[in-house]
Amino acid sequence: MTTTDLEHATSTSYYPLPDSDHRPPPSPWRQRRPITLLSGIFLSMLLFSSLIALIVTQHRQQHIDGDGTRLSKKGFEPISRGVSQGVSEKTNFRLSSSPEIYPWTNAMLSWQRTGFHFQPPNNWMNDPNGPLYHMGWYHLFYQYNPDAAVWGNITWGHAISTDLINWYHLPFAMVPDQWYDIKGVWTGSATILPNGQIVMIYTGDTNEEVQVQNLAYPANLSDPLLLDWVKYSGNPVLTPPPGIGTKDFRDPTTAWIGPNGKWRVALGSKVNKTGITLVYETTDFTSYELLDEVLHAVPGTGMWECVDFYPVSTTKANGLDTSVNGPGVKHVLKSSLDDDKHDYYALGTYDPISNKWTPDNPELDVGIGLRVDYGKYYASKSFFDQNKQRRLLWGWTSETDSEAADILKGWASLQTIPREVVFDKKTGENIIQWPVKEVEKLRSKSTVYHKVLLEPGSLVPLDVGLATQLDIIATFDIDSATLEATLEADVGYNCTTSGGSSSRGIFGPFGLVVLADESRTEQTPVYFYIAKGTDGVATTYFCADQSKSSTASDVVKLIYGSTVPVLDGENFSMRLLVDHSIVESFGQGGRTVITSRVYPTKAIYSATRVFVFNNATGISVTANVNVWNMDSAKIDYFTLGRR
Ligand code: DQQ
Repeated sequence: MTTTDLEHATSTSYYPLPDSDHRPPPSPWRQRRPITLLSGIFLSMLLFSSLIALIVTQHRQQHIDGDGTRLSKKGFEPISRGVSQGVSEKTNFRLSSSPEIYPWTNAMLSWQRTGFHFQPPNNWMNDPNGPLYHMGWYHLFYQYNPDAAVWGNITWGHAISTDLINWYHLPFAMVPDQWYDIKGVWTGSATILPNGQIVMIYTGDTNEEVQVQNLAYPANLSDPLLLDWVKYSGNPVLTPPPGIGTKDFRDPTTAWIGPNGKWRVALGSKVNKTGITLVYETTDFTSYELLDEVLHAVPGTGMWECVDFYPVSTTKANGLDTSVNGPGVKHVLKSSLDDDKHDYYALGTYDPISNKWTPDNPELDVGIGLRVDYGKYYASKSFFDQNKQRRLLWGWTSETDSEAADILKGWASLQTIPREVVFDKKTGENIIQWPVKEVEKLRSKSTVYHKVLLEPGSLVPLDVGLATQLDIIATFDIDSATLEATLEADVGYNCTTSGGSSSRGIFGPFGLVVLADESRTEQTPVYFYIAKGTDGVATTYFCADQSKSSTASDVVKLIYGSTVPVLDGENFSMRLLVDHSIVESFGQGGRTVITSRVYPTKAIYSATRVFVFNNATGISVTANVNVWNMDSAKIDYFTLGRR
């Protein structure tokens, strides 16, 4: 440990009190019994309807205080969620200046629910947990509040799918019912051992609000649904070590095998302002030894949540299982920064002997360089899909509307469409993320536009029918002679601060406008913008502008984006997955990705339009666009009869 922060680490340790002293009395409603599955589901639905009725009644009275959110005629006062328990803020405080509550109608709120993104039937969801493939089923576990559309009482939701797109909801995998996780069954990861055993290590928030790591495993490995999970009787298996705060110790990774044949598990933490990754070794997942050296540390980045650590092949197209290393392999280290709520990653080399990961480019180290996604995206987690030999990535996208609106609509948060992750062999400097192939099964009608000439200042409507669920691929060719002949253009451009899609430069913006109404009082443009310095170097930006996405006042409307590498001979390409209140945008084949959450009030249902545009002043653009209307995914409860 070399940094100043690490040198000044405090030396405290947490010793849990004996199990028996702290076990809460059994609470029958928390105990899930498989035999009561259907009645449980029925009861949940009944409870859900009652909750909605209650919320609506309270809203009519213009006063809600059930979950701490106070509504009045004038505005709302959100309260902090998560921080006092020692996790990142789960309330959207960008709206804390108490704007007027927009008079959302039921039609508007209903429209926001997605057609092909994974969401639970109701209530709050956050991080994806322990994704895995087992006996023909993909399993997704997720942080879930069974009681409300705000963070709290965190339980593991569970859903299964054969194709990552159509899902069945299963009963909760784990509920907070032990002293070591009574305040929340928090984030964790799955490891599949060579003998097929599945090991789940997750963070529990104890009765004393201390973060500990716990072991759970399937009760019956031959059950493809993995319905029942056993919490190890010796939990917790890890408590915060000396020098680590009791609220700075969470989110274990999938384990990998070290050179001595022992398993290694990484965890995020911090020492003062230095974000760090601790690594433990184990042979049996019940007892662990903390390695002397941290895997990596970056001063100034604060607490690292949801660390992800995995290999990518620099030579092959397939994904790699987590323990693979050697020639032709780089390692991705990803951290979710508690301080700014963004997922950052860097490519580097992992030396298993020293247990050190070194970034390829220290200037683009974890937390100060590349982001997994430049929009609303956090707490992502990857897994190796042994079924199709690929590495898949899940990510949580929260709401950018008000908590009050979430309570009204009865749900909050989505998971992005799972993305396949590979190393970008062409640039050698970034990963590529691309929606799983299976999502293309939902494509229905295709509308193709060939060689649409977009003179400076053009806007062309695309007549695609209902434009609320779309998969769009667009490529743009520009007049490269003009680009070469121009000496300087928009040096220092910045997606967020340079005026968005309405600010015109010589070489941008040009791209797509989605979720717009006919007159574009509401619109979400996604676009490229090229800047060029006197050194002759052109830099391309890929941006999404939410500033006019909704006329509602109680919505955060930022402009997101970053640079995207465009190599010699490549045209400009983007793919957008549009699904009601979410737009996932993939620039240059997935080198730069932006997830937007938007809440139009007019550009909804059949009033939604899509356009292609060129707002550059100095260049014409030729666009080729393929738009597919997307069917809805089937997301349903699983009934035991289907087994
Ligand atoms: N969410 C979990 C924590 C994690 C945080 C709690 C990240 O384990 O650090 O819901 O969103």
